[in-house]
Amino acid sequence: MKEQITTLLNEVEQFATDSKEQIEAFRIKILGSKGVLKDLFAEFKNVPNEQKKEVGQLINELKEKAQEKVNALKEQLEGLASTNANDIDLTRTSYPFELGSKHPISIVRKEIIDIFSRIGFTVSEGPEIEDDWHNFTALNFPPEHPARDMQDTFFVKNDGEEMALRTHTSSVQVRIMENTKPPIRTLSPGRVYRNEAISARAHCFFHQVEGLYIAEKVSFADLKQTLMYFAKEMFGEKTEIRLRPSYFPFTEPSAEMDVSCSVCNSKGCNVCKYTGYLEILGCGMVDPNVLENCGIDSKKYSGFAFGMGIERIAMLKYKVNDLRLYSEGDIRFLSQFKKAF
Ligand code: 2NL
Repeated sequence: MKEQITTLLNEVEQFATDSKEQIEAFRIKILGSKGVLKDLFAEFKNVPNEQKKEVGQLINELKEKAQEKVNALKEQLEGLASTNANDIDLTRTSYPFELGSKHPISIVRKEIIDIFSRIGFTVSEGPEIEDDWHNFTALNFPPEHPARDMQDTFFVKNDGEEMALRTHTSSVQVRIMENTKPPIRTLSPGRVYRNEAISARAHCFFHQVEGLYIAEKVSFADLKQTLMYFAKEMFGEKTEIRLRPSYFPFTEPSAEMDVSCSVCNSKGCNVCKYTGYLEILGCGMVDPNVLENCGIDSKKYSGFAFGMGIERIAMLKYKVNDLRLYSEGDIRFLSQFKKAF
């Protein structure tokens, strides 16, 4: 029996594993309720009395050593597990991370704002649902003007009061003029609405940036120079501008501005429809009636204003041929603007 125990002691001492299952099997084999120790204790009563002390000590030693071994192996295993968790390889290539992209309208709006903010223009925002005064009357629209018609403008009722979805962001500038003493130099970017059937060339909403400059002795020359600076910054140093007389209820005189076609160097192509020029904005000197409507003394102050459609400029810049693409959210269209991030 002594020999048997000594062999077992050796076995316990030699035993090594990093498998949880094998540790457990080992524990059951030696220390379990049907294990080796149980048998040894059972046989103990047959040991002659003079050997009882020695054999008893050996059995106890075996029990202790086996228990120690099991504990030590378990601890080692836990240590291994926790080192694995911290063992992150920082040099490994990460999974490709799909970034979103900026919308072309956002890219162009930011470009326009950046150009004008370099010459002192601030940004103003206002409500998309407007009252008649801020969208039409203050801006010198006569009562029978067609823009006031249901066919051109969306109207909504608010507590019985008829409101319009703004048709231009000039309404924001009316609010600024009502609340600010000149000089005023501000841009109003934003979404505007028109009651139009949706097609490649028309939409019921689009985006505008309008600009307004009011101070003493502001002249048409200031307007022209400011817009020339803008055109060269936006479309390149070689760009030339052309102003054609036009009409808006809120400006007098009014003009439309064209820029030389950079696709064909004004030689004529299908982008500029063989005219050499592209129309990009409307502008003019703020009508004195508008200044007075907003509480600004038209004898002391004068100003210019302009407005442009962001979709149109983005169409020229990115060769977009259908307005609907801007609002359909088609990932094949949107993902083409990734590099601009
Ligand atoms: C266009 C033309 C224009 C303005 C907008 C304006 C604003 C105030 C007073 C006078 Cl508060 N004018 N804005 C002036 C001329 C043209 O927009 O084609 N927009 C897309």
